[in-house]
Amino acid sequence: MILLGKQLKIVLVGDARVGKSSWLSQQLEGFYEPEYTPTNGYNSERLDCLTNIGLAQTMIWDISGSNSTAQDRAKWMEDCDAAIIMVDLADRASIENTVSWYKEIISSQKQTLLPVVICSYKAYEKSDKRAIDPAEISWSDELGNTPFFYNISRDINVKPNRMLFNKDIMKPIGWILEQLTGETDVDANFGYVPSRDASPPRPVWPDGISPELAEAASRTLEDDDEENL
Ligand SMILES: Nc1nc2c(ncn2[C@@H]2O[C@H](COP(=O)(O)OP(=O)(O)OP(=O)(O)O)[C@@H](O)[C@H]2O)c(=O)[nH]1
Ligand SMILES: [Mg+2]
Repeated sequence: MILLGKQLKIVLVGDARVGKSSWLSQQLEGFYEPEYTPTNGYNSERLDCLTNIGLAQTMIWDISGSNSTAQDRAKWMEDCDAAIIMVDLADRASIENTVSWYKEIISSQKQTLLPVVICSYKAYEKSDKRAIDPAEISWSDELGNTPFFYNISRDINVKPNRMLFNKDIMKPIGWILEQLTGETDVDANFGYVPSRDASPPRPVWPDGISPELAEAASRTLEDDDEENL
């Protein structure tokens, strides 16, 4: 079953260099590049994932955080289904700027009821003086009940180009799907469906899922698809 019967547009915003493209690349390629290459304008990528309640088809719009794109961003953000604001715990300004990102997202929409989630992707040890302790951040009231998921990569001991599959990396997407579907406990981490491969997409199963379970889940998907024909 395709969740909500459509492809969801999710915009990914936040200050330059906070790790937006790295997060996306981590999921599409299994690693991120150690060199910083600013996104030029925006880059949209299909990111499909198997959840415990069905297949989520999403298009992630990874939007450059550079000030030079400010004029065009409202156009890129419009008609989205949800938004992720990314921050870097070692970059205080990126946390302070969440309010202006939030306002920018909301003002670019026709509807104001939009799931928005804040997350930090780069992980820091608790003892690392560069990073702000997430518990000490006082978020502005203007952000309402926007949740914050931090250290979603937990990559402290992982080299940039090493394969990584972390349970938390899809938490923001899981939360967004809960808001959009009204379901609780959505686990968006059952596996990714690579979209860059031209051949029919096949789920990639994370470690820890037995071949039997993976096969059973695939069968369920196919059965659901047939039912929906
Ligand atoms: N320490 C650490 N560095 C990271 C991690 N993820 C990404 N980086 C580095 O941080 C930088 C982030 O770059 P991007 O992901 O391109 O940043 P961005 O938010 O897309 O920036 P713009 O496209 O300019 O808006 C790169 O140099 C990455 O190598 C991480 O988990 N830990
Ligand atoms: Mg980028």
